[in-house]
Amino acid sequence: MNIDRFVQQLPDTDPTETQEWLDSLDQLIEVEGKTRARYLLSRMLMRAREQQVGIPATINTPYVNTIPTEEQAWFPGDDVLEKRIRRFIRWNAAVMVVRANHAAEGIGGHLSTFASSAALYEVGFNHFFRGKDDGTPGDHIFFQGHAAPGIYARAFIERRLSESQLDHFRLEAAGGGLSSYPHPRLMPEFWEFPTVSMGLGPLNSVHLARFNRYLQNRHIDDTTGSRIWAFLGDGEMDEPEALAGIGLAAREGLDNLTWVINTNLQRLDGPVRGNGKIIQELEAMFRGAGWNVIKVIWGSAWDELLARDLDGVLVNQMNTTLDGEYQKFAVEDGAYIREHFFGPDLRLRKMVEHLTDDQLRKLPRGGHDYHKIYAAYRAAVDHEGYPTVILAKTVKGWTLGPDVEARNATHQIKKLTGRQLIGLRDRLHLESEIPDEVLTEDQEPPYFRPAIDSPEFQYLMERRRSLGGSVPVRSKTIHRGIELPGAEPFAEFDEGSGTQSFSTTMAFTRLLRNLARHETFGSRVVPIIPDEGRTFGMDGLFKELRIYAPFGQRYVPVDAGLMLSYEEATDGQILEEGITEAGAVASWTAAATAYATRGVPMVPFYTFYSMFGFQRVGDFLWAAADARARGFLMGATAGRTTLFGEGLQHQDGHSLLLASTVPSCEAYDPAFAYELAAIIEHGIERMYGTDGEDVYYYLTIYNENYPQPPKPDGVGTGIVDGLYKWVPAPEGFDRRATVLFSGTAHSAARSAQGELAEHYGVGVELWSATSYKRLREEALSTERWNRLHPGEPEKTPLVTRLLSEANGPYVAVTDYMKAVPDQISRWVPGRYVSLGTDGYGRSDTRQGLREFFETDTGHVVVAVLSELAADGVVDKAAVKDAIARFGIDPEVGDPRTR
Ligand SMILES: Cc1ncc(C[n+]2csc(CCOP(=O)(O)OP(=O)(O)O)c2C)c(N)n1
Ligand SMILES: [Mg+2]
Repeated sequence: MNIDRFVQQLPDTDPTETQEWLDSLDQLIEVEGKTRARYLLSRMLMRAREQQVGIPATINTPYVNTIPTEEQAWFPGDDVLEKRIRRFIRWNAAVMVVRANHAAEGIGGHLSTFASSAALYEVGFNHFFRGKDDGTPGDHIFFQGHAAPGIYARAFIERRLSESQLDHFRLEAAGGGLSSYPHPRLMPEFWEFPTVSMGLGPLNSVHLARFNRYLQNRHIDDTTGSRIWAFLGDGEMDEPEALAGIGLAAREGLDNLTWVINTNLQRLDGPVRGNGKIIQELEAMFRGAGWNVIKVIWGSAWDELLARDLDGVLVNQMNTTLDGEYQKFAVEDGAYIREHFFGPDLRLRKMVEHLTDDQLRKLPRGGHDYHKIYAAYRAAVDHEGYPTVILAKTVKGWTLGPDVEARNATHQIKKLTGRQLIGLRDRLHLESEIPDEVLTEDQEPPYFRPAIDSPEFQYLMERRRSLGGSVPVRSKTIHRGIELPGAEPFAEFDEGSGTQSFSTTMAFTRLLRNLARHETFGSRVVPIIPDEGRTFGMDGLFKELRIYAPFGQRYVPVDAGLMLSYEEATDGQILEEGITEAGAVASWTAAATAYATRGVPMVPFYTFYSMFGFQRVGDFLWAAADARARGFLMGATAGRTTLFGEGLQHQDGHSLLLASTVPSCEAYDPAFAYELAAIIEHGIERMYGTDGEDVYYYLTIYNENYPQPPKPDGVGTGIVDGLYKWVPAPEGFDRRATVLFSGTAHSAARSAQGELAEHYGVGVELWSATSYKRLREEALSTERWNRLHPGEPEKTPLVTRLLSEANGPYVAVTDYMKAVPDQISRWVPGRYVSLGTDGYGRSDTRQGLREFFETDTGHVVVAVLSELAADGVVDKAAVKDAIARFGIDPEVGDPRTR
């Protein structure tokens, strides 16, 4: 709140007294100066707070370290050894990138991100990050993607990675290489959290911290021993997702979460806030949200100067210097710093008279100061009630020499010349480890690994042992196994619903309830909804499963007396996320990877508006696939015409296409409740059975009500394989065709079958195509096998085998784009055409929309006849007749462009 406007609205009950206070302030400023005035006002604010006088919070503190020197925690490590270890790691990280770019020109890699954050990581490795060797899941650490070389370099020193692996940084295709960034998909025993797509790591870390609390509060897993650390970039904070979760983290009191923002003031192209101060800006945002904020701006060498800053000129200079200027000071020599930072004010200049230019140049940033970082981490870990963010000021490319440090191009530099390498070697004081004779232009710069019996190695390993072993390690050790639910919860759907009409969404809600009620399996089910429960008819679950609220429900809900009240509880099972698809999918990812991060398999069902799934949070879903997520994504209100009335921004006709781009996503478009049940039953078995596979499931569910048919006999594995014969053609017709339907398009297919038999003497067989993606992928592998095995008996793709049992031509109809069924075109044994909903959605009735998109009965009939005519089986007149019979205007524009 703007304080001026706040004050203006209050009555001044004693103007004379007010004036006296104001006069004394004026006098104070005049006589003792602004610094003293600031001090006294701060003390007054403190006292006001102590006396419970509520006043709007101040959102910024001066540009100095939050923790005063005298309150700094004692550093328990061995300074000398830790510094040496850090130098070895710095060296290897740089050499690894340089060698990679010699081996393969342009292969990339980054030097300067880790160079700026080495101390931030090393304090963590030596003193804080807990490993898993003691049988616990340890800490969960999100490493900044571009710092990966430094993390590999440490693992190399720990002897977890070999020299050959380092030499295969970014050369992964032949196996045994190291991935560019943290990718569990590529290094499943090493990396846990994909972070390199900026902004995803921050939000995922918040929701993981929250999910750990959820597991705790629901008595499923003791998560108190695990801290979530997220190392993030200052540039990264501009991503909208990055700060999206900070309110939640504070609101839910996630003091198990620590963010370390490497504020090196730079991003890729240039300064993050050249004309401002990113640390101050972030401080305000985090304090406003309710976080504990610790600024680590200045290294210890500044302590003495700040202690002498009695009249506040130094702090004032710190406060008013822009980031762009700080970046310049980082590249300039001591004389320039003396002139431009300390120079303008005589009192300042005098303050540093005793320091040489070289000493001035070396006055370090806080983020490179071991002791300051340790104190900040200690304070963060000890802080109760709220999450902590550490804003650690660093220099991008630190120690890499004047051509790299703080240069605008630093992010992209991946090579060092011989001279630069010698400079780095000298800077790191590694003359005896890396002598001149091995640093010649005709050989690769060597790695350095201290011997097993060296004090450095012994120290480093002892530190890790005492903290529970090396990190990062991704583990698949199951600590609390899961019992599968058996066939029971699914069985009722095979019966069909008789004459009663209901939708696949209603069927899903029922199934979800069955699963959640299951005696042993039930507690592992995690229903997740982003404020759409009522839309999907899931509000019935609110009371039964209750909504997770870490501090319980502290009010009487307005609907308390009703059957379906909005019930919240500390051990509530539903994650009701509010309107944040990104947050919801981050929760889903946390749950879907709990089998690995916690060793506790959880079965999340995230139900969302299908339109706001893959297209809205596609990158999160891609990262989840990288993280080897296992779980269910339920795309509700699916279809371009089934969700009628809602129009262009709601009607989803393409999520299945987007889902088809994720290799480990199984995408299904079931038409009937028994299909839905069969797919979920199979999915649970596949993901959570003995050899759990790292796939996840995407299923569309619709809101159109119709009698759910019983499961036909002899379907076999067809539902999960992606295609099966649903009903044979009516008897007695020579002219035959086959219609493939998915989802709600079954209704057009079924009525077209009747029309074609009755009016055109065509017997149509109906097949349900539950997953074109699956059919396509099977066909692609078969095709590939045939290509690579010439001379061996050819294999036939499943889809071809299946459809050869039917009679062509084939017409596919879907409530999704034509490109979805087109995925199998190449393998259909006959003429094939697809009807789908290409174009923008719009508001109308279902029937109106299906006419518009040309997926209704009439268009299926016309398509079948047209294909039969092309085959010469029926006359063209029949097609014309059908066009007229169904009142189709052949001249109306294509819905794709209307
Ligand atoms: C979503 C996304 N957009 C763009 C990039 C490309 N990119 C990689 S690093 C980087 C700059 C990172 O700056 P910062 O977050 O400040 O990290 P630093 O390396 O400075 O520590 C950019 C733009 C990316 N990885 N992800
Ligand atoms: Mg940066």
